[in-house]
Amino acid sequence: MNHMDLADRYGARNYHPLPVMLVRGEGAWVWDHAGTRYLDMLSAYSAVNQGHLHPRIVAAARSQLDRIALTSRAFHNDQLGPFLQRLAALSGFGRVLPMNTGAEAVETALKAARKWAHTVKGVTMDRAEIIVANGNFHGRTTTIVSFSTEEQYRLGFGPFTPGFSSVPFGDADALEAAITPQTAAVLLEPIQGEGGVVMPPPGYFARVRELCSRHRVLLILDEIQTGLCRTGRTWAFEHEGIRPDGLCVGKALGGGLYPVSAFCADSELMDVFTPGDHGSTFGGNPLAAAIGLAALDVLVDEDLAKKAADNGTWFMEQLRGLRTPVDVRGRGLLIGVELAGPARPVCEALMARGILCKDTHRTVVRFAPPLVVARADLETAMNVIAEVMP
Ligand code: IF1
Repeated sequence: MNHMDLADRYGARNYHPLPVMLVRGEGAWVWDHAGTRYLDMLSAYSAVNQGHLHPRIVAAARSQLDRIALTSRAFHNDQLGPFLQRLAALSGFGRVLPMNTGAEAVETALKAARKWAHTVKGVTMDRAEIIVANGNFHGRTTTIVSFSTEEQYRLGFGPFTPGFSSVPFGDADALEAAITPQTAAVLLEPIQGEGGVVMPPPGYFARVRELCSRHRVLLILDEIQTGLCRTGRTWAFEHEGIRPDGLCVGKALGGGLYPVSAFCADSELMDVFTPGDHGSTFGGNPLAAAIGLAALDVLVDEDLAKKAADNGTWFMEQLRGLRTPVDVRGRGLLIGVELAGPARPVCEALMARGILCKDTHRTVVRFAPPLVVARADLETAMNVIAEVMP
């Protein structure tokens, strides 16, 4: 049996990948087992912003692997402090709680918001509520899918965690109407990625920020996909001229090498956690911290936010010149092209021409290349895309 057949024979069938087996990656390019080269326009769902195997990040990992990789948080390690300091500075928050996957960062935020509501805001114990948006995607744990509005992510996985209500994304009036004295927090993605690259209406987040401040409700943003320069700014919230009370970070925080995530907040919120409240075996391990520090340094030193902004503006302009798309949405290099029909056949046709991308919500082609992608490579890709969807 070949490797794909082995995965099919012995693996759970929780994915339906495109028929390509990737064996090598470098920058914005990947190669399959036959040596065919593809431009990666998915970046592992925006976890490879720095490009595949960025030399600085690989060097940081190699160096740490000659020292120590895992200590648990039962003991200190010499990599965690500098990483937490760097992420605190880049996020503009006073404290950082390091985890591994995006879902764990979101779960950390949910626990922090609930404990803050019960111990600081004075909400009756176990009565805290959190408001989310229809079409959200925040991960796959049973609590997180408890507030998903996507039937497939929920079917059969109940019973679900109570304490969540969902309102239409972009409707500030509906959100205000959903706030009660028990509301702890509002959890939102600045742009709904999995929802089909859904943009917020202008002024929506400014309204949400004002509502949350007025009702003493925490505004927590999930920037696991939109953060770390993907949308042309370090954080997508910068485009909205607001600052949240808590920030979930993941994916590209691991530099395309390793699962690294975090929840960032100021002390008033983060200090609800006391020793033993919350944690994880791998959270904040020295290898993750060394990689995370290098991942952040690359984003800043190579000004990947500006690259994403410049290349994204150019790329969206080109895509808007095509006749096939029903809509072209996005910011920076997080772009969704809405088609009149199913997007998967288009992704298959693009794959046949050396471009890897993924459909989302059946009719949307998502383009999210590594932020290190060269303009010349985007120009080549644009010529191919114009052949497939003129
Ligand atoms: C899959 C989607 C994207 C995320 C946001 C938290 C998480 C994600 C905004 C959880 C993760 C991944 C999960 C992956 C595919 C991908 C995805 F299609 F599932 F929805 F990107 F849009 N918040 N998104 O996008 O982070 O626990 O995965 O590290 O589950 O198939 P994680």
